[in-house]
Order: sequence, then structure tokens, then C-alpha cells
Amino acid sequence: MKIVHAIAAWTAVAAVGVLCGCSSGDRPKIGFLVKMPEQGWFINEQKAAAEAGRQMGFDVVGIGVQDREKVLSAIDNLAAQGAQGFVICAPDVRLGPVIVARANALGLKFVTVDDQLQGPDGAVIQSVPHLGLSATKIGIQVGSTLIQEMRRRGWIAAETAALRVSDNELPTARARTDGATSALLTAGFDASRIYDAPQRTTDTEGGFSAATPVLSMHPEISHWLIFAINDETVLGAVRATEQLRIPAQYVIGVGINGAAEAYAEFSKSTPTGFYGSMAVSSTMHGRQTAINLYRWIKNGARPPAVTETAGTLMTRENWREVKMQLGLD
Ligand code: FCA
Repeated sequence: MKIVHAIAAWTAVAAVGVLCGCSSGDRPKIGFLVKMPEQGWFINEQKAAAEAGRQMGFDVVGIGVQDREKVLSAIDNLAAQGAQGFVICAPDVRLGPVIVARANALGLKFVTVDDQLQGPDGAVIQSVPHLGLSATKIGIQVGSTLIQEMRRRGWIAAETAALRVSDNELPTARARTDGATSALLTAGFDASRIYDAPQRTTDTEGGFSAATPVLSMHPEISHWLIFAINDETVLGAVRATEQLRIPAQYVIGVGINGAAEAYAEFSKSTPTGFYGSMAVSSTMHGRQTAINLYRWIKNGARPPAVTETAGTLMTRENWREVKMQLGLD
């Protein structure tokens, strides 16, 4: 059985190799590698990149790269298939030097999307063109939205605390939560009432596991503001409040992304603690990075060193309009 599989796999690889050998000259091929292929944000990016390829005449191979091994084998496979480059959101930004070395060795051009790679010294690798959201600014918008909504609901400071689900190892996450924190402090929110919940993974499970012990340790707090790197994490923390029977009207969670997970939440018949999301166009991120890379490969036009994109508040009230405005699926 194993041997049959191996032969079938080998034949498939050989067939792809042959096809690409004759077509790569006229039709460029790029990879679109994402750390969490199951998340709505990354599904949209890959889809938009593929659509740009169909319109402009290049092929896009979407690959999930959840760990270091997957990143390296994806890069090797792309080179073997005759691809000329890739867009990547890496599972760990500290893989920067390894990714640069492997791409250089194989003669592949690449750009990063969303998460900017770090060098051995922890500094951003400036030589890799990057497109991502304006993390600090969007974080500030998250914080201001939390404060506005808290005031609108008439919550009092003495009953309210904020839950900051953090990933301080990932610079874009840190910048987002730092931005939100600064907006809270500027509005006079008491720093000692902001509780940290460090997360291990930037998904719903990561948010849930991080939030549960912190919320449980503070039964004296009745009203919670919640913020984090993205919608998935905030949703995980909101699920944790539900598990602890904290009423939804006493929870204001504001995430970032504005993709499928947010629409599903806003579509529920009863409002939950997930109040809003700073929506960013994942369609634009996927499309623009793919086009930038394609032009670099085709005409030698190097993409801008850094492009930062903006966010728009999406809530239960306006999510369909914002989704349309941002060209989201
Ligand atoms: C990071 C997050 C994603 C998304 C993206 C723009 O990669 O993990 O959810 O927010 O930045």
C-alpha cells in the first residue's frame, strides 16, 4: 500500500515537474504560504491571490505552513515545481534567516504578508518587502472603540477591568495590544485594571485557554473589556466568559480582521460579547502581495519595502456594508 502511494506520489510530482518545465517560461508560478490556512483571514488572502493570478496570467499554489518543517518543504516543493517566488505569513517570525537562506539558495523571490520576519538579533529583516496592517494605529482604534462602547453602556470604572490577551513574541501582536492599551490609558482607564493573558497560539483555542484562568481569578470583576491580536483570539476569550456565565451584556470584545469568524458571530440571533472587529481587507492583502511579487518576477520591479493598511470598525449593525466596501468574501 505504502509503495503504491509512493509511486503514485512520485508520478504526480514528475508530471507536475514536466508540465511546469514547459509552461514556466510564459506563465509565472508563485506560492502563497500561510501559517493558519483554516482561518477566514488567510482563506480570503489565498483566494484573492489566486483570483489576481487568473486575471493577470500567473498561477498561485496555496500552501498551509503550520510549522518550520512545512515551511521548508513548501519552499523546496515550489522550487521543484518551477515556481519563481512566494508570499509568506510564517508560523514563527524567528524563522526569518532560515527562510531567506533557503529562498536565496533556490533562487526564489519572496515577500511577507501580515507578519514581518525577524533576523537573529530580533530586528525586522528590512530586505524582504512587506505588506501588513498598521498594527499600532489599528490597536489604538480597538482601544478607543472599547472606551466609547463602555461609556455608551454607562459602565462604571470600579466594576470594569480589561483583559489583554497577548502574544509579545510576535511584533505585530504586541504593537496591536500596545496600541489598544495606550488608547485605554489616554482615556483615563486605570492601568492596574488591565490583566494580561498570554496566549500560545493566535487562534480561538489560544484565546480561550489564555483567558479562562485570568477571568476565573477575578470573580470580583463584573464587566470586561477584551482585546487581542485578532478576532479569533477575542472570540476565544468571549467563549471563556460564556463558560464562566458572565452575561454577554457585561462583555465588550473588539477584535481585528473582519473575516468569516466575525460574520458568523454577528449573524447569531442574540448578541454575544463580541462587539466588533477592526476590519481590514484580507482581499487586498492577498491580491496586492501576489501582484507585487508577480511584477517583481516579471519586470524586476521590486515591491515597496513596507506597505501598511488601515482598519474600519465592523459591528453587528454594519458588517454587511463594511464587508462589501472592503471587497471581502
Ligand atoms: C496576523 C494574525 C492574523 C491577521 C493578520 C493580519 O498574522 O495572526 O489573524 O490578523 O496578522
